[in-house]
Amino acid sequence: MHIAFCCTDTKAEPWLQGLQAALPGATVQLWSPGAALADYAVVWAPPQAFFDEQTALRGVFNIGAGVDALVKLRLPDATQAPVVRLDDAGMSVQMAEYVCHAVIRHFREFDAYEADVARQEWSYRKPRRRSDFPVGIMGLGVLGERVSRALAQFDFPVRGWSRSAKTVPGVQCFSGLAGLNDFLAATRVLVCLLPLTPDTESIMRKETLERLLPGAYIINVARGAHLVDDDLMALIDSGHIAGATLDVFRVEPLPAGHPFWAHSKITVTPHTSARTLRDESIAQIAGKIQALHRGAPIASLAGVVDLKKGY
Ligand code: NDP
Ligand code: OXD
Repeated sequence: MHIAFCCTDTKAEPWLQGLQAALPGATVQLWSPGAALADYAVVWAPPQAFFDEQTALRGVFNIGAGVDALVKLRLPDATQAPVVRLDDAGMSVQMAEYVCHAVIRHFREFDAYEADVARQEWSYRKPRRRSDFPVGIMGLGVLGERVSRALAQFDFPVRGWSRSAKTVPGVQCFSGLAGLNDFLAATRVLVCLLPLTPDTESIMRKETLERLLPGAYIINVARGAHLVDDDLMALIDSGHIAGATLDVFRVEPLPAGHPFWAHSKITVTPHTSARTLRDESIAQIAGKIQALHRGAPIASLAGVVDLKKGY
């Protein structure tokens, strides 16, 4: 079995060693133009040339949850070579930590306390009511569902929005475009955990953000292109939105001088809310390659991407 590794922005050597250790019978190689045909590919944002040359693939494994960079490419026929995304692999607990931290920091006004303490000022703020801070999660998939459960543990009212109808214990669920307005109308903290597709691009724009409860707070941990930057800034200026925690941006790294960097009401982190964990990811991918190689049906694998839906 031959495996080609082609991942931009990724240190290849530890992945190559890890994949080789997990699949001792295989030949695992870093792809370069003109390389031999492989049976399986392990990729992150590969160039089109990779798929143009690799015409014998039987599976494409993405070392992330989001496949927005991948589905823009001309891919092999998915019935011969399914595209498989990471299915949690240690990401959902990180995402739950990150989002709970951001929600609690905002709700408990820890930034204001920090400023008081910097002035050596001992002062209390009036406790806020959780019922005034319903958290709405857009995307109730692998990550959104885990985040919704974690927030419910802190007794926040939790609402969720997905494409198909869902039932998640402790979460008020909405679905489809028909459910979007009702979902937004009673949401105070909006968390984006949608995949980036033509349907979800710029979903957080003036018209949708204005529908949120006054004093809303935005947490974007999905993709930068879900948010219209200028609309967020204008709604913060108008007072309708209290602030935002942003982990993802239209251009990454966030360019020097971008207004988000220094905005007092915006917290920026460098696309780090849920990192790809190498050991967990290698174990998951190696297991799926072995299953496919033994002839397991594609449908039996978790995380197979539906290329029509784009996620
Ligand atoms: P999933 O595919 O498991 O879940 C996606 C969810 O979004 C599903 O509930 C789906 O609905 C819903 N959805 C998709 N399209 C629409 C739509 N048009 N309208 C309403 N709901 C929609 O993805 P994950 O939870 O694993 O990951 C979500 C995203 O998080 C990734 O695509 C990636 O972009 C981002 N991510 C960011 C990371 C970071 O470090 N910042 C790390 C990892 C991921 P349904 O259930 O009906 O299909
Ligand atoms: C992912 C990411 O999609 O890290 O996995 O953003």
